[in-house]
Amino acid sequence: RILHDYLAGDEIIILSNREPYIHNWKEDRVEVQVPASGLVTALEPIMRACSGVWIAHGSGSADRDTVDARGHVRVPPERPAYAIRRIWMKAEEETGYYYGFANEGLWPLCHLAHVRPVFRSQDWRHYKEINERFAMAVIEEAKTDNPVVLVQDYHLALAPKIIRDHLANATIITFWHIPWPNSERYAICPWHREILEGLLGSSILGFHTRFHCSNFIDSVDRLLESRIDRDTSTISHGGKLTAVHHYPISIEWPSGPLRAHPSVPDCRTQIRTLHRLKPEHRIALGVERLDYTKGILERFLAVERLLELQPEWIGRFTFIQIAAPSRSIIEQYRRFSEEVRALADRINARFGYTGYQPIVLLVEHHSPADLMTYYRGADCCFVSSLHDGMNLVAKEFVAARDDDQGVLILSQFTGAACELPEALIVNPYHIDQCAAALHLALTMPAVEQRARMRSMRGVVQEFNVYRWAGRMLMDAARMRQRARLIREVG
Ligand code: GDG
Repeated sequence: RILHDYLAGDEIIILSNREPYIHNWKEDRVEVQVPASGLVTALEPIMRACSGVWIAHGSGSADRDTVDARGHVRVPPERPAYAIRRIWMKAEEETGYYYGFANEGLWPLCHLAHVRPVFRSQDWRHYKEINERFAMAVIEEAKTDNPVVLVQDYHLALAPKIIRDHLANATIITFWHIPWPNSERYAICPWHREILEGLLGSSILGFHTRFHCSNFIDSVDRLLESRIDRDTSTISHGGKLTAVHHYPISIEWPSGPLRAHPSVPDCRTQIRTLHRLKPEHRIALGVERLDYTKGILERFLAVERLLELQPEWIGRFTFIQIAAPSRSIIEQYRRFSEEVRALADRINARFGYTGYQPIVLLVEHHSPADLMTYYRGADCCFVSSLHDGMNLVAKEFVAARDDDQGVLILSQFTGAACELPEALIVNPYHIDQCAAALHLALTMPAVEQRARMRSMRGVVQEFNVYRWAGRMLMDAARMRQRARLIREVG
């Protein structure tokens, strides 16, 4: 509706590191993979409707074999509606730009998880070059001088300014999917000024929470010559205006994988059968990429504390941790993975016995349908991030529970905690409090579970991912209308 009413006919270009369709060789044929990503879910319908261009890193083994001379491939494969323009990079460029600057530098800089950011000049050089490559692709692709450009995440902080320098009338909406730290911490980055200037090329800069918006504004205030209007959350720098707003991201509603999924009782049985547990066995669940920001160690320590304090749970309760391997090229991630395995082993050795393991650690990628079965079959989902921009797992669990049962334990340091106060909100550093929350979750009466779950489901249903994208596009459309009026009326 928004597209139709406000942006009809406007040109839309998306920029993200990850592509919405990945082509891979499987023996002698090409297989198309759709990455499990909230971002893709939110933005794909927009691209289907407006047939724009999505610019992304070509990362699949068959990506080069499926594009035309301009690096384009038409998607979705079954009904082509728009083009992906693939950006190529050499292995050393990917190492510097993606693993190095973005994931060893910016990621730990923006998350308070006590991991030291690493900043190398070589990585920064690659980051600048790749951002330039993405931005130049926008300029090549643009058919008009005022496209709507949607820039996604911390991999592309410099692109907005480069695009703005070439397309002064473009409406650039940048969304930063991770937290923004306070200004003192942010100043650790040796290239803090360039990153801020890059982002201020945007017309709209979005974060998940008000708090991250105000950290960003404080950083600009402290580190850059600019004029700030805190009432309207607008920054003026170098004669250009950037509106800094919060747009909490969410998930699809109704949930795609939920369509035609087995019932909750069937899912409960499936999981218990798979893990050789009795029908009445209680299960709590953790789901994430194996990342040090997600509080997996703290969660295991809470399980250990629960079994110490309430030994009646030994043999009757299991914590299942799904941990999808992530960024394992980076040493810090490899070390973290070893720590997680070692802690699970220690706790299992302490409280387990033949036929019983208190912690089941599954370090592997699961299909969206399998995740849905776990969300529906568990008694509790435990999200204990040390710091998280939003956290979609919390919302996916809530969306999966159309039986209105199940308890969500949620870290106070996630963006999601602002929207879901009916969860059991915990401080993941407070292990005793987390253990008590687990006990409370496992003993919560059905009636209380229902009241809490219904309320959370109402929020996730209303503030779904289409609302996230819609609000940003609506703000962009208003800006464009205003600019048109000014041009026409003078
Ligand atoms: C960043 C921000 C923000 C996990 N394991 C598997 C799998 N997943 C899916 C989950 C969920 C997604 O990955 C993880 O999203 P999160 O939001 O929880 O966390 P990040 O990956 O760190 O995302 C975060 C988000 O961006 C969006 O703005 O919320 O704060 O850090 O959808 O279901 N999916 C599949 N197999 C797995 O094994 N298929």
